[in-house]
Amino acid sequence: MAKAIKKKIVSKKSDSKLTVKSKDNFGGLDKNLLLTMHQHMVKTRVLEERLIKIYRAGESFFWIGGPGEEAWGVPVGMLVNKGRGPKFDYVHLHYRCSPTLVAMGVSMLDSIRLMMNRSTDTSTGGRNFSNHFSIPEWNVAPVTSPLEVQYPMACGTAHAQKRHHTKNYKNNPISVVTGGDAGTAEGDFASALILASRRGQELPVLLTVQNNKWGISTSYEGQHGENFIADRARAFNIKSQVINGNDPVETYLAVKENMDYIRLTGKPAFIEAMVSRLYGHSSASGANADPNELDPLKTFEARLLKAGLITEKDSEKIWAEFEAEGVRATEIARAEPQPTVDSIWNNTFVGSENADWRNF
Ligand SMILES: Cc1ncc(C[n+]2csc(CCOP(=O)(O)OP(=O)(O)O)c2C)c(N)n1
Repeated sequence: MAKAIKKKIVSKKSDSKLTVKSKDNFGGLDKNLLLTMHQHMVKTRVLEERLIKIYRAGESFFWIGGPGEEAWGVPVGMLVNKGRGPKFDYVHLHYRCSPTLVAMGVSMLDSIRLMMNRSTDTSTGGRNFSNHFSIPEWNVAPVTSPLEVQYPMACGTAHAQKRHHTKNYKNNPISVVTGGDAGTAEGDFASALILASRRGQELPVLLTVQNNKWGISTSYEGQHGENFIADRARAFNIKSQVINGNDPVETYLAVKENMDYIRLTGKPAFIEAMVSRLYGHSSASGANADPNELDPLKTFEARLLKAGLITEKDSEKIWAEFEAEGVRATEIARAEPQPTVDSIWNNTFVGSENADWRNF
């Protein structure tokens, strides 16, 4: 497999800009960190491709997810300070969040249970879409289907966290929020820019947008007067930048630098990450592989191979092991029941017997 990947990367013009610089020092990042990053990326991809297979086999109603956003989401998940309550980071994700959550420790089985609507799904009891996670013990707020509501919510948790901030302390907690480019047309996005940036009341929040240049079937061009979405944050004096979210090294360095800044200053920062969308919008648009999109995982893997940090044999083993894990997890979930009527009010604000959200 790796041989084929290498061949494709070398022969594809559009990939060459990003890949395989000779003497690639990977931004000075440690080898173990790079290999961990690669493994999380492979695990996410194998998981997402399994979810698509589950959908195609008629074993699930709907798929939406994050293939193409691994180089962005994995570094984010690795850098989050994970825990429960305002002394830890809060994470407000959208439905392409699998890379971040895999890096934070979500298992394939967790994800497949959610996708197959099993009662064992710890996020929603089997009652929501794929990748609509909710993990109170890690401050992962419920992923919502309505676009953009996560942005003002992130300002809310950042507001609570600010009370726990120590002046000039480099490990203060922050809130992190992700979302797509088209969703920024919603008023909630504009509200978040205001809430985060009021002079003297700035909030410790990392606002991010993953720009894949599509809102379902509407292309980015023609929908935006601004040159970059990041320019809108600049208008509010928010530290802001555009990065190549298809490069995990660039992403890791930028996210770390911005998180460090927010923890220390208590002020917001904004990142617009340019990313790929490898399987279209969702199962609603067919979930077919899009050959015109750059594959950030194959690109990164080619760099690691070229630099001698992994061998083709290592790579094949990693892919095969995750593939086997995905098959096992599917078999486990397949044997489990779907929710019954009596659990209809669980995990809701009304009438919940085990209202875990109260401590959220
Ligand atoms: C408030 C709201 N309006 C419309 C929709 C329907 N919808 C779901 S996904 C989507 C496209 C979102 O595109 P973008 O924000 O760029 O994120 P992407 O899916 O490309 O990652 C739309 C319009 C919705 N879920 N919520």
